[in-house]
Formats: sequence, structure tokens, C-alpha cells
Amino acid sequence: MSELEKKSIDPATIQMLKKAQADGCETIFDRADAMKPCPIGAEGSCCKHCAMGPCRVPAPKKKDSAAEKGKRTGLCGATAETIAARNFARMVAAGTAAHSDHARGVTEVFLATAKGEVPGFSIKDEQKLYQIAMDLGVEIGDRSVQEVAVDVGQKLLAEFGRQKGEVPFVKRAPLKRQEIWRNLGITPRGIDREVVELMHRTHMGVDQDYNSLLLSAARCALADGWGGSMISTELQDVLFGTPVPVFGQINLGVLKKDEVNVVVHGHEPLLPEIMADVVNDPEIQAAAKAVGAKGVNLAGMCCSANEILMRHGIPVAGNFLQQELAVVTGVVDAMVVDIQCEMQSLAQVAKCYHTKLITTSPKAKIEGALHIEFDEHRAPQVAKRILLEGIENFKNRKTNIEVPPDVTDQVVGFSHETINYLLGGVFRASYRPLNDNIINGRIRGIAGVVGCNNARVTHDDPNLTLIKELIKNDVIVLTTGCSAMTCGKAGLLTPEAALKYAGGGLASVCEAVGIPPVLHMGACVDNSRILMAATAVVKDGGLGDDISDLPAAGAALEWMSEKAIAIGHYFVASGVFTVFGTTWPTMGSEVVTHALFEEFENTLKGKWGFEPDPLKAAQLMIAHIDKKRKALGIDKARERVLFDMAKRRELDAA
Ligand code: XCC
Repeated sequence: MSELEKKSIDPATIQMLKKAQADGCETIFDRADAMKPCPIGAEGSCCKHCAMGPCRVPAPKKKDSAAEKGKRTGLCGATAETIAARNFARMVAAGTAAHSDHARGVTEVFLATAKGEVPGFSIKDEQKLYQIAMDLGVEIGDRSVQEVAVDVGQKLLAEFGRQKGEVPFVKRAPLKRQEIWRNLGITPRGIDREVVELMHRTHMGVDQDYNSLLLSAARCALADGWGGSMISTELQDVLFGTPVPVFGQINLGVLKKDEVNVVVHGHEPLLPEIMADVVNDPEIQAAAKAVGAKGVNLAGMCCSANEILMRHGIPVAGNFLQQELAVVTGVVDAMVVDIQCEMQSLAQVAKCYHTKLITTSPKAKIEGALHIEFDEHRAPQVAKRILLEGIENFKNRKTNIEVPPDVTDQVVGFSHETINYLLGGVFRASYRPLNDNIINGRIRGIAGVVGCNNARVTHDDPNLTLIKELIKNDVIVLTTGCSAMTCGKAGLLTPEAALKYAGGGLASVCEAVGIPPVLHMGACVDNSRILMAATAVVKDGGLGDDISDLPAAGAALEWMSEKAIAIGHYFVASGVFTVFGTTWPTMGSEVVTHALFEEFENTLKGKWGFEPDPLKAAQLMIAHIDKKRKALGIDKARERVLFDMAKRRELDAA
């Protein structure tokens, strides 16, 4: 196997890396070879919070003398603990800010929709709107949908600037969980307030107690999971429809040589939703034919892709590390980006081919890109203009065109509500069958495997190896983000995958319900769906009275973004054992790492773990699941469930 072939387990990715090399086009994979990570920064030991530094304070090692240990501080006296905790906390603040600012944008458009100010947008899921209204204490009575929606929009918009009290969706969590947060003083007050306070605390000379920093980071992260991210998911569902199972396709092979390819990339579904609407407009299709194309092919990349895949089955070109490679095919006529995870190098890669890189958010401009700003008041016009830019660019394609043949089928759209219906039926929607199957041991436990790609490890490999190992051991997997795309490409998101890859117990449940062993729950803000699913399992009974009692664990082995740290921290603060891989950003302080990996379990009943080896990570998660089964007294049930598929079908038929 050549060095290049070790970069990814995905054949389409390898094929395009070879092409990029032949075309003389540099990608992130080349840069990862050329530049290694800074070891001091990677372990969280570099403090650059003031102009007397940057101070490098590697952690005291066990072998160091007491005098040596005492010496290691920044100029201001900040210890390795303070520096590592501060750096970690700032990642949480940035991640929370990203998800929450996304949520603010969605809330503003939602409110404008409720007021009838934005043509092209409408309220698609009234039932969900009413559910949210009830959670917020908004009166429904015989008021119109619009009146209720205006109140919901105004209330949620006010959550960002709330100064006192509690973010309202924390009341959705199990009561015991709410109590834990209140006792520790970490119930989030307002979303922006927690981000601002954490930035303040981590300024030079403010909070210099690592425990205090880690706990306020937990409060900030909770403002993401049970605040910003949850608001995004909820309002996007109301505006665009709550996902239900839908068929889709994934990988670079979804790009078409004979059509105009427009790829939407980023995170906000606002513009992509409208583009999905107007792409079928006769005017657009006619314009494509006029330039010699068969039509316009809209495809997605990263979480914008997940959003329109979940709701419309729009094909996905790939995950994070494939964004440049989509351009390398030579057939992407326009790459349209909004916010987050867009590599600046896209502008350079686009120059090697003919692709027009189009930025659309006032918050995310890229030098060298064409900027066409999204304006919700004229969304269909903006969407058309962008599609026409792509169409016009079709004629500029060069001769260096090559589209990998790889395309995989997938079934996606497993929102928390859909899982509820699938398991219990529309009239008695509930998680009961899931709980029963966990209790009787057919399903050993639940794992959330989410997050990014990371160019420091073999693309898609850690996530896929981990997930295969989990389902083989009867652990059902919930997935989002780029990890979900890894599963899609590998064929794990089809009901048939259960028989092929899952253990006998899990396979029999998947077969009975007709679901894949890995459920795609959406984009990264939709990790809030996993919080809701976990809460629903607790509330259905029989598995303890808190999320931390569940036989469940989380992981993001290929994480790279600050958002992933915010997500991981809100899962930990919600009671989940969460394992990250690749690298761990507090290794510079054994004390801080110990607090996150061990001591948190005493207070928050959740904890972090780090394990880059996917099989070992699976073992850690399964051991945790088994520990929880034992505590619930359901470990014996599992020991009795040892029959194979044939036996199981026999039992089901009986
Ligand atoms: Fe970005 Fe959401 Fe990570 Fe993928 S998983 S690399 S954050 S696109 Ni969110």
C-alpha cells in the first residue's frame, strides 16, 4: 500500500488524492504531511492570553523534583493546570458560540417567517411548534399558528440575551439531572451570557482555579446542548419539517459529468433549503439545458448536506476531508459555503479547476471567493442567482475531469420523534420497545458516535472501526455530522446492514422494526436530538432515573473542531461517558486531565475519556455500558441471551 493509500479508507478519496497530485493541486492531506502539530499547543500548555507570553508551561512530570515543579508557571504565575483548563474552556466557549450564533440566525428567520416577512419560508411542522410553545409556556388556545409562532420566536430570541434564571429547555432533562446542575450551580442562565462569562474568566488574571474553570465550561457547554443547538434543531424542524426516514445517496460519485453541479457546504440550512426548492424551477432547468447540461444537480457537503439530506434526500458529496476533493473532480461548477468547517484552501483548489467558490454569509468571507450575500427577505432570488452562477460556469470546465464511481445508498432521517413513532407506532409513540430490548439484553446499550474528520488520522477509519465493533457487540449507534457520512459511505445506514454487521440481538430488533443498526440523526446541532432520545429513554422507565444511569456512552474519535469539544463537554455534563480520539487538549496537565477523566464522575456522573485506538475505545465504551447494566441489575438478562440469528427468528415467530 502506498503512503497515499494510507490517507483514507474511502476509495473515492484515494482516487481524488491521486488526481490532485497529478494535477499539481495541494490539499489538506499534503499540508498534514508538511506540517506537524505544535506539541506544546497540542497538549494545552501554551498560554497566549497576554502580551508577556506566549508562555510555554509543559506539565510537571512525576520524575521532576519539587523545586522544578514549583518553577513551571507562566510569567504571571499561572500554573500548568490553570493554563490547560483555560485553553480547554476557551474551546468550549468558541464551540458554543458557533452553534449558538447559528441558532440565533435561524431564530431570526423563524420570527420573520412567523410575521410573514420572508417569502419562501413557511411553518411546516405545526405539531412541533405547539410542543415547543407548551415547553415555553406560550398560550395556544384558539390563537392562530402565526400568533403562537411569533411568541415562540420572540421568547427564543430573548434566550440569547437572558441574564438571569435558566435556559428553558433544561427543564426537558430528567429531574435528577436538573438537580445535579442546580446543586453544582451550573444551570445555564442565558446563552450569550455563558459564552461571555467564560471568555472573561479565561482572560489574564481572572479565574485561576482549574476546577472552577472546568465547571463554568460545563455551564457554557450546557448552554449549547440544551440551549443554542437545541433551539437550532427545534426551529429548523418547525420551518423545514421534522425528518422522517428518507432514501439518499452519498460519496463523490453523486456528482454528475453531464449536469451542472452545485455543492452547498457549511451548516445553516436556510439557503440550502430554498435552493432545494428553486433548483426544480423550470427557469433554472431551462438555463442549464441552454448551456448544454442535462440539468442542475444539487449536492451537499458537511452539515449543510446533512440538513437537506435528512429532509429531502438530496445527495451528499462527502464529509469534511472531501471538500477540496469534490472540487478536484473538475465538475463542481459552484461550491456555495455558509458558515463553519469551510477550509480557506478551497479558494486555491478552485483555482486549479474552474469551480466558482461562493460565500454567502456576512460572517464568513473568504479572500478570492465571489460573495453573494444571503438575504432572507429575497431568499428565492438569491438562491436562483447562485444557481445561475453555477450554470454559467459549466462552459468553463477544463479537460481534467474525473468523477469517482463510488456512490452508496443510505436510509436517513431518524429524528428523535421518528424513532419514537417507529418503535411505538403513531398512536402509542414511545421508546418502550427500545427500553424492553435493552432490559432483556438483545440490545446491550446505546452509543452516540459523532463528530468530524481529522487529517492527522486515516480518514474515516477510526469512526468506522469503532462503530462496526459497537454494533457487532449489540450496541445500537446514533450518529450525526461527518461521522454519519462515514457510516453512509460504508453502507451501515441501511436496514440490511443489521444482518451483515450487527450482533444477533441488535440484528433481530433492527429486523423487527425495519431500521438500520446505525441511525443517522442529522447535523452536529442535532446532537441535541441525542440528548432528547436519551431523556426519552430515561422517562420511559426501567433504566434508572438519570441519563448517567443508562447503559450508554459517546465518542468522537476523529474530532477536530472546537464545536466538538463543546458537544463532548455538554454530553459529559449531561451524564455521559464520552471518548475522544486523535489527540487530547489537556495532556499538558495531569491534574486537569484527571479531573475530566475521573473526578467529574463523582460530581457530574459523566466523564471524559481519551483513546485513539478505535477497538480499545469500543472496549472502554462497552465496559462502561456493562458497568451500567450491572448497576441496574440487568446484566443477568444479557448473559442468558446467547442464541444465534436462526434461534432468534424462531423465537420471534413463536
Ligand atoms: Fe465540521 Fe459539521 Fe466536524 Fe464535520 S462534524 S467537521 S464540525 S461538519 Ni460537525
